[in-house]
Amino acid sequence: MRANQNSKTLSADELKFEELLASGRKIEPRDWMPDDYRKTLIRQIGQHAHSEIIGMQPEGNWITRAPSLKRKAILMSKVQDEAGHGLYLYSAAETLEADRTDMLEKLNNGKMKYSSIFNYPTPCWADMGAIGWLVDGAAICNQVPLCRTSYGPYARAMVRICKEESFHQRQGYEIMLTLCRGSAEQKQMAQDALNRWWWPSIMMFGPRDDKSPNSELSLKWKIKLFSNDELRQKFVDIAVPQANILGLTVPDNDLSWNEETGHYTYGEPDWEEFFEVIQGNGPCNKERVSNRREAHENGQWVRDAAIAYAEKRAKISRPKTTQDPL
Ligand code: FAQ
Repeated sequence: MRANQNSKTLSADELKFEELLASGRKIEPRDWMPDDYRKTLIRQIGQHAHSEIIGMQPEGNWITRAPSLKRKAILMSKVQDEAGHGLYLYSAAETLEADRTDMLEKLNNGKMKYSSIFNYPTPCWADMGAIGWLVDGAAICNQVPLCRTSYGPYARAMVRICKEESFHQRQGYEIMLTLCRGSAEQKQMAQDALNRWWWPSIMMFGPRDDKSPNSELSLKWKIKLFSNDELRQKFVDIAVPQANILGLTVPDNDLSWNEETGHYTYGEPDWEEFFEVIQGNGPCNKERVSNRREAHENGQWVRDAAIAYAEKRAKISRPKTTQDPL
């Protein structure tokens, strides 16, 4: 036993955990960890996994209507990548003894959250550009630091995810660039999409730091390395010059460059809307969850077949004994 900074007496397990954190080495599934550290990770990784698979829907909506075969192939492969990200993340959550079936049930019955951003509609092709540019752009700002998060399996999953997200961001920006270099009508489509996606992307980073109940512990445990507001500022600083290159106007009257801080000052998002969306009352929440439930029910035969196959394989590979004629 030894006392920590707050002079709380630590057990040998707690001491080892704190030493691992302080040294910058990863916490691995074999290591002892506080219950709340495990719970926080399952909550965050689970929500993140759910966001990836629900996030397939707004873009999946455009696969059949992409303007060319090439655009269709690119979009299809992006949406498949999101499914893959979901799989890595569910696997990372399983290393914490979370049960995948249970997590999916909680997604389907609204007991677990997914990102607010995927509850907005995609009425126009330009939305595919805005999602790639802004939503994947915001995801990269949030997720690159997660490659160094304290829990090993989550950090390693994030390395691969971030490589793919950065390709996604570029494909979105390239769609916006093509529209902005096209006809006046196409440029207007791009502007409308920016108007629709700017504020939801700003809100993606979560509530303001003074309204973020989970941040204190997550920062202490190095699950989060930066606060919600720090990451939001980073995103604004990157995205505004990109909008300028496109010749588009960011829909924020309070936006200005602050010479002193070296950052953009930006306006306050509609936090009431944000909390409505995360409570299930956004424009598309019901549709997203109902599609998800339907897909899960339609996939029952795949799960049944996989179980039947696993049982058959187990029987065949069981070693022969005198009691077992197989
Ligand atoms: N949406 O105390 P905090 C992507 C909840 S993946 C919904 O600040 P925390 C890729 C939060 O859960 C996008 N709920 O929480 C892609 C908490 O509720 P709880 C997903 C939100 O965890 C691109 C409450 O508010 N990315 O985009 C949101 O410390 C294109 C209080 O908040 C991740 O999940 C929100 N936006 O910080 C896919 C990244 N924000 O659980 C397809 C990993 C907050 O206590 C197409 N996650 N809430 O009931 C994180 O970094 C963190 O979890 C934050 C929230 C920063 C999202």
